[in-house]
Amino acid sequence: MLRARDEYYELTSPTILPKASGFLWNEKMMIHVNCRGYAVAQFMQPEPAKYSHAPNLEAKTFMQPEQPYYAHHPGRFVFVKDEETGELFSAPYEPVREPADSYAFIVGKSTIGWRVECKGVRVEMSLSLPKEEAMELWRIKVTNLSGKKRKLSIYPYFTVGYMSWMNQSGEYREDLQGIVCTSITPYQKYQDYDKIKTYNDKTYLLADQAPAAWEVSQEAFEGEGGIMRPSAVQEELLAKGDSRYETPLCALQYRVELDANGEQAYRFIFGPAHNDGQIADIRKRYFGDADAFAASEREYDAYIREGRGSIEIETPDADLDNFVNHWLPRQIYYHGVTNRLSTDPQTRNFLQDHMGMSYIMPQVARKSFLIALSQQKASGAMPDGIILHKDAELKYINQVPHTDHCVWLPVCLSTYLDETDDYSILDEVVPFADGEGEATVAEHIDRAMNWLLQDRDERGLNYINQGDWCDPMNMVGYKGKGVSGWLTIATAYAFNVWADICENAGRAEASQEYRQAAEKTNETVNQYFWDGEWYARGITDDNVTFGISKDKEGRIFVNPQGWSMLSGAADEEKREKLVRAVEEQLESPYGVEMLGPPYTAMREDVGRVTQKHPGSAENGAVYNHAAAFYIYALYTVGKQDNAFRLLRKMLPGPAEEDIVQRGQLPVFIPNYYRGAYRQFPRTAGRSSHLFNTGTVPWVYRILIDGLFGIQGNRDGLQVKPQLPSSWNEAKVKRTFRGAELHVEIKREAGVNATEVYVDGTLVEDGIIRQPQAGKVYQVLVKVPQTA
Ligand code: CEZ
Repeated sequence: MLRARDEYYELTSPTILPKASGFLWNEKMMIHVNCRGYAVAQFMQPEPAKYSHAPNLEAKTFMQPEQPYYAHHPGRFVFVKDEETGELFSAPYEPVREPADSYAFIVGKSTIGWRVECKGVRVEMSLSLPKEEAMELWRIKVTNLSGKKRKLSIYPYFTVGYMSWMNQSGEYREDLQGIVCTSITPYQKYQDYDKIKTYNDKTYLLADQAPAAWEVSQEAFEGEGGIMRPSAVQEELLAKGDSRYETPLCALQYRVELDANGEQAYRFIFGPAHNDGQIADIRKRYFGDADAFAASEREYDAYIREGRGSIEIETPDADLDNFVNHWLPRQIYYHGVTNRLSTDPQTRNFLQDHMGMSYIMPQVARKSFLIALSQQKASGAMPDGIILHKDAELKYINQVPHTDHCVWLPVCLSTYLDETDDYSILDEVVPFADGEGEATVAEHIDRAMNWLLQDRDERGLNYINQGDWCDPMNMVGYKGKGVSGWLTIATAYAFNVWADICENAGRAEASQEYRQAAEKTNETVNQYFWDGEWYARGITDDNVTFGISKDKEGRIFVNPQGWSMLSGAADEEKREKLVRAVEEQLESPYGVEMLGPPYTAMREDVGRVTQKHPGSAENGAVYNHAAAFYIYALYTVGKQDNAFRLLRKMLPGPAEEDIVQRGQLPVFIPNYYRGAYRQFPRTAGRSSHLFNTGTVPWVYRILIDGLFGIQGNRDGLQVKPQLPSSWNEAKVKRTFRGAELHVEIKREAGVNATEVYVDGTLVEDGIIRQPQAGKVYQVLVKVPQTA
């Protein structure tokens, strides 16, 4: 069913995991493709836009989880008709749904494709992107396997869909050897005209070979046969029709006679454009020169490869190795270069995405932290979103005030510092957003910490306003009184992290102040939020504590538990209790759920999180971002077996039934798997298929700071692995500050505490001091055997 081939995953059925998917992106666009040929593509102009639309008016929103597919969902297909028998099938599977003799959906890092054999014909399709332009580069190859001559009609089909209620049309253009569809993005205010007149409102399909015929009207193509057996395809030739304020389509027809084993290959370019001149230019650049198309594919592959991570692992778990070596850094890189296709990413997302970039392209992370800080107010408050384009504005959730953004500054910066030791960033001078002067990064973060200190009630608890990390927890504190347990705990953690950074930077006094603030905060946390077996989630505007044992729903939330281990609020005894409570109440076969039991009805003093479907998203899904915080926290207190067990559940597999239940290929970590395992086991585990998630940088930290224990500090690299007890050895190739370290970890009899040898010599405290850029080190780590 599923084969891992080094840098590829191959799925051999279009029906077992019907939503299995992969995604590609470049500097301008993103495309999410599923195994049956459906696709969602978006490009930036500068806001995300489409060139291949749904069949009806689509809502404009950010990328959402669990989006349905349906017969007229945008897709890329190839219909194949035997001209002698009239037999029809389509590749990769939709829309005809003819069972194939053999099928492979092949997801790679820089290509996504299929190899499908049906009725004696093999169709190979593959998609790549150029590095910089918004367009799809397609190769389609048809091979005759039937051992005799065949007469075939091949119909590439690219959905254009409902472009606009104001104006949409399309026609075949001999001069361009392709189809050009034209539209006007709908608007009403004349002030918007200046913006929309620059949009890329055309969708084109360019072909490297002249077709025999074409159809540009969706309705004419389908006729009475419908999309599964289009009437136009039953005719000898497509009607060469156009579209005049009719839903456009890009369908071409090629007629070929193939000898036994004969084959025919085609190339296509599909994408958005502003005008015909641009399309003609694209044709010239990509098809004019014999190698240009392939060169562009190679360039894209090289671009994706630039996003390598800083570890390569070899462990007893081959599937984990595959994910960590190939797919995890890729997903982090995707976040870091696209900012989730948003011109105003949520501040916490932006900071965490660039925390991830610290491992991949630290210079990009550095620049991003400075951008974020330049949008901070002189009061220390961080905005809800970071504006990345001069025309961008705060949209959607960023119009709802959240109180947690400052917390992420020291937390995310600490990873950058661990990785690079670039403490000079603290001395960079950055302006404040409200024109009130400028200050060093260190001072900016001091002000952020002070903002958190003052945005508190008389008890010393942090206000939640209309949300903290949890976006939809919007009604706990909108009246101005409600407080967040998690945020108060997270604030204590942020103070400690910042105290460490200050100490490392030689600011002893400041460091001590923040440490005291953390300690005091932790005491307050224990006074107001400890419920006996775990920590509460918050206290509402009406002074009702929630997330506690007497709640029937939303009795326990994972975030306060994990972060209380990070902040130090929980002592040994409390840790034992809360870890047990999480295990008993929140752990499922698919990971740790975010809260439980899930809410089944609106709680007006908590908010819309309680209105989400039980077990979906923040209402008790295995919300991987929250799970990652918890796992990270477990490593910081030495609970490595518990941590590893939960970490492993973030990936589908290896058991086949687990992969089927999740419905997803292990090529990304989704933002959630359905929870409510105790209430709705049938749907529990199901992937959201949303690959935008703050989870991935935390998983990298889990691996580097926790599992393999190869974290940077001011002295160099601290080696302190925490292998699960079921592993006897592991190898990691770690790139660090320009050096390359080959680390071999082994359990050995007679070893009582971790011993670290660098090129044969035992090193003190397990710290490899100042490894030199350009050098290669052999590191042997001996760890005690398990009992
Ligand atoms: O968004 C994420 C946010 O991007 O939800 C997280 C939050 O920490 C991230 O910053 C937890 O709330 O508004 C909603 O109800 C949604 O839940 C979205 O905001 C959610 C999306 O699913 C996107 O990933």
